[in-house]
Amino acid sequence: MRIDNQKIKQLNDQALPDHRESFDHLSKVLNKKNIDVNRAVEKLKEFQVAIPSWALGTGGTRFGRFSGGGEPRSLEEKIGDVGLLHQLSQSAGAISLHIPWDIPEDVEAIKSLAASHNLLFDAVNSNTFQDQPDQELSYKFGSLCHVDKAVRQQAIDHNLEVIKYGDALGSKSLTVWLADGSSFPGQLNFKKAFQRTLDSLQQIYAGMPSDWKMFVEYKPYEPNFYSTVIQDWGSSHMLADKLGDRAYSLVDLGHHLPNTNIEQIVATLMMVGKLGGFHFNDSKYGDDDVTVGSLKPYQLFLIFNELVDGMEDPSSNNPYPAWMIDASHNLKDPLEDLLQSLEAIRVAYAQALLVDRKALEEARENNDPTLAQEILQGAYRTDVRPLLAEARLQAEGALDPVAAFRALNVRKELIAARGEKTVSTGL
Ligand code: LRH
Ligand code: MN
Ligand code: MN
Repeated sequence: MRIDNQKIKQLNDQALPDHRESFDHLSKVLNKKNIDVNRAVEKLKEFQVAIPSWALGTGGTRFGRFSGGGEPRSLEEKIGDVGLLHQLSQSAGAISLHIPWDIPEDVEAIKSLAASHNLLFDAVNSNTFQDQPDQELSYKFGSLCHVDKAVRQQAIDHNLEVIKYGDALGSKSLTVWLADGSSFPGQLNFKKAFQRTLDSLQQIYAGMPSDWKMFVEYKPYEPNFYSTVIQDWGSSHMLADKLGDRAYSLVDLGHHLPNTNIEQIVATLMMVGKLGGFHFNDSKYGDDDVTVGSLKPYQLFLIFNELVDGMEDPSSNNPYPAWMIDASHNLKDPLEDLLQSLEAIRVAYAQALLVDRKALEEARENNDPTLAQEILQGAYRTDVRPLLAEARLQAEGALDPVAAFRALNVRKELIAARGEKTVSTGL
C-alpha cells in the first residue's frame, strides 16, 4: 500500500501554524549563536538510514511472540513497508536485506519496486547462525571458524551467494556477523578459531566486486555464552585491517558490555579510517535491540558528536558510514517503533551538528572541562525537533510521522490487506 500524498499534505496543513511558530523561534535562537539553520536542514534532508528487512515484523523473545497483525509476508511487502516509512519520514531511503530470509525471486521486479518507493539497497547480510532446512552441514559448532573445512566452505559459499544477490540488486556492501564462538571453557582453541575465521573471510573478500566493502560486525556474547570469535572492536579491526582497504568494522550499539565507552570506539575507528557501518538500537542490559534513544539519548548524542567530528575532519580518510537500524520490537507496532528510532537518530545527529567545534577544541586546549561540558550540553539540551520537521516538510514527508501513521490508519489498512495473523521472517 501507499499513502495518498494529498492526505499527508492535509495533515501538514493543519499542523503548519504551530510548526512555523516553533521553527521560527528555534531559527532565531540558533541564528544568535551564528548557527546556519539552512545548512542543518539540508544536512538532515540528506541523512538517510537503512531499515533492516528483519525488523518489520513484531519481534519477541525466546519466550514468546505477540504479533500485531498485518506483518509483511514477502520481500515485496517488506519493501512496501519501508516505502511507507520513507514516505512519512523522508529519511528511510534504503533497505538492508538478510539472506536467505529475503531471497529475491525476480530481481528486476524487486529492483523496480524499490525504485518506485525511492529506495536503495544498503548492505546485504549473510546468515550462518541458523541451519536452513535444505542445508547439508550444520553450523551448530560454528561457520567460518569451524574445525571442519567442509563447513567453512559451505559458509564461504553462502556469503559469496549473498554477494551475488546484493550485486544484482545494486547493493555495494556485505555485512558479516558471526555467531561463532563457544559456550563452555575449553571448547574452542581461540587462536585457531580466529585464524580460520580470517582465512575464510579472506576468501569472501576476494569474491567481492572491486567497488564493494565488507563490514565486520562484532558482539561479545550470545548465542554463545562463553566466547565469541569476533568479540569486540579490537578483533573486528584486526580482521578488517588484515583483509584490506575495503574491509571495515561495523559498530552495533547493542554489542558492547555494559558501560563501554562507545563514543571513544567510534572516534578511534574513524581516526584510522576503519568505521564502515553502524547498527542503531538502544540497550540497557545487552543486545536488547530496543528503540533507538529510548534509554540513553545522551550517549547517542555523544556518539553522534564523534561521528560528526569524524565526518567533518578534512584529514580523515574514513568513508561516509553506512547507517542502518538494527532493532526488534517487542510489544510495539514495528513501523511506529522504526519511526521513533529514525526520529531519535536524527535528533542526535542534529544536536551534534549544533556543537561549536572550534569553541570545544579551544576549551580542550585550555584544559577547561567545565566549558567543554557547557558546550556539549548546550547543544544536547536544544530541542531540535522543529529542524527535523522542517526537513521533512521540505521533502514532502509528514510533519509528525507517528501521528500521521495513526491518523491515516496505516496499520488497520495493512491488516485488512494482509490479514491479522501474518508472520514476517526475521528475529
Ligand atoms: C546480531 C545482529 C546482526 C544480525 C542481526 C539480525 O545480534 O545484530 O547484525 O545480522 O542481529
Ligand atoms: Mn547488528
Ligand atoms: Mn544484535
